[in-house]
Amino acid sequence: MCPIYKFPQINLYMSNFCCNFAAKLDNRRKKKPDNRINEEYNIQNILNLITMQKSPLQIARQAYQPKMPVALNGNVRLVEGAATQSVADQEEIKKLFPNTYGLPLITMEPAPGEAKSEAINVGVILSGGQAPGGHNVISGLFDGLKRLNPNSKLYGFLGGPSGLIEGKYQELTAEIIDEYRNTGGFDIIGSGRTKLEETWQFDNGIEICNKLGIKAIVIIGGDDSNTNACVLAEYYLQKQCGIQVIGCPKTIDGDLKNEMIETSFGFDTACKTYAELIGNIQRDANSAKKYWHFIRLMGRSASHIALECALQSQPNICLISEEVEAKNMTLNDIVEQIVEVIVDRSNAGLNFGTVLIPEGLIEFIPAMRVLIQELNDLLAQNEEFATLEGDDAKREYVKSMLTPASCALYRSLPKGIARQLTLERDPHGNVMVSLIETEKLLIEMVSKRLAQLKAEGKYKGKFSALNHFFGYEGRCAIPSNFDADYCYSIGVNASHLIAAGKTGYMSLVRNLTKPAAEWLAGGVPITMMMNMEKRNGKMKPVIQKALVELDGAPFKYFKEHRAVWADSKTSYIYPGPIQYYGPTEVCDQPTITLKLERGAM
Ligand code: FBP
Repeated sequence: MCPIYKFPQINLYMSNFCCNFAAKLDNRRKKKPDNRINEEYNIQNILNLITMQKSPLQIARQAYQPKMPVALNGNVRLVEGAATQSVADQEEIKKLFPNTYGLPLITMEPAPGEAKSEAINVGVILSGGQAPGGHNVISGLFDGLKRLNPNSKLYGFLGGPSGLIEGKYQELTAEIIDEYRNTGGFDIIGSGRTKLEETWQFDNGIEICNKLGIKAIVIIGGDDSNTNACVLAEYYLQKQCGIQVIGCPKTIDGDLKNEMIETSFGFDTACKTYAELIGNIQRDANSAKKYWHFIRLMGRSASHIALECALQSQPNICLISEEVEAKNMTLNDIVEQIVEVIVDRSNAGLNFGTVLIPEGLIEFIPAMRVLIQELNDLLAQNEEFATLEGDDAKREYVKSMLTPASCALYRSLPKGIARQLTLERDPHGNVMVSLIETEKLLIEMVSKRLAQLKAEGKYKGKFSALNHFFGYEGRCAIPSNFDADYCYSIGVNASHLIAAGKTGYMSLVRNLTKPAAEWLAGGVPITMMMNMEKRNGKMKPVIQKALVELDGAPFKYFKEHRAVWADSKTSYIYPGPIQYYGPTEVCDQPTITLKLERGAM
């Protein structure tokens, strides 16, 4: 059946739509005020639904029913534990969050009877980079709210936190939700990186929530967005405006985890997607036997993605930024480390291999970090720099402003990389590491060093390298069963936290190395995960970011095995694509990182 017939209301809508569309576009061109934005977004969304053609897998996934913890299947009882405290800086955090500090941990337990609540209107926001499973958090939230009371409504704020501030929203109906079940991406309502941190923004939020009768906001985001969720919760409690705020742990980077949050959603799918590609490349390398592949992997500062991909695919080399920093390594040290493996393999007749490079590597090389910090300070709101025309003028300006040591390092870099270091900063003032082509930098430096060794008669091999960057292709993949189940459970669980009147909590689902039915659900006070850190020169309360722990089980396992993986014997693993159907040991496995961390392997 043609998808359009499934939506009779769309047919009706279409006739009006066709007449009005040209006028609406015209208005947009004339930059009329944005008061039609919600209507137009509806139109765009409905158009998307109509024009969406689907692969057989998309159709099959739409019908997939995510697995859930037993406790969330029916009515629940919230059991409160002891009062909590923040991981550090207790006095400061308590002072900043007088209303949300010290809240108890919550566990959901099955309860007799039917799950019921008053009708509640809820607003949901997707914040930051895409992560597979975001749509399932929203569908779980929607189903949870409707099951508690069919008259409850879910509104999506459009384009990230700015949707709340600017009052851009769309009601999410069953038809819309059904189209997005178990799909990747954040396109249901869009995402954005606007920071929610100023009181005028919070007050705008109150206005739109009052207009729509919204009693709770769910923020699906990473560490910064969840920190902001807590600031918002605290502000709304102080104002006694009756709006609750609940956070959900999202990011492919895997750096939002701690004693309570076992993993952020999206990490599982992204790593499995990259690991498949790395495995395919390794198979090609092992077949053609002529290329070294330098593969940079997304993940921002932390090296969790690179490490997990290494555990899944066993490459010849995987750099771990946190180790580079701990060993105070220079760029040249890293090059030497790679060259050593290349020469050894070449001596065994193997002029091919794979090198995994975490996206944030460059920031963890101590001297580079100093250079980047100087550039961050120099470029922050620097109007003079912005007016300079041409790369050469910008390069000369930067050189004239840096300290001698940083200037020398800057000059030693290939021009292209040096330019990438001065590109626009993100809203937090940080360099956008996803734009820095470290893999090309390393290829160039390794190549030069090998040429030197060849001239000295110490290397006889042939070095031919290819560069890759795996980032965006993993961020919106169809969520693995793990992420589909985990996210849906997070969403349903959030609906129970809301119904119980909770605020300042993150929706918590744990025990993730066990089958989904045995997962535990609850809530963790966001203040419990906070400490004070310097941001933009000021001490701020933030959720601690989790970097790779060098004494943690995943890194230790990697360290024990990497010499063998680098060795002349080829130890590659070819993980293959994510499997959605089939035996549970193929389809429902969590990441190796999670299993090692939880002592489950
Ligand atoms: P979040 O931290 O918002 O989850 O973003 C993850 C991420 O994919 C990083 O791994 C990457 O460095 C960054 O987003 C890229 O940002 P952008 O989407 O703005 O290019």
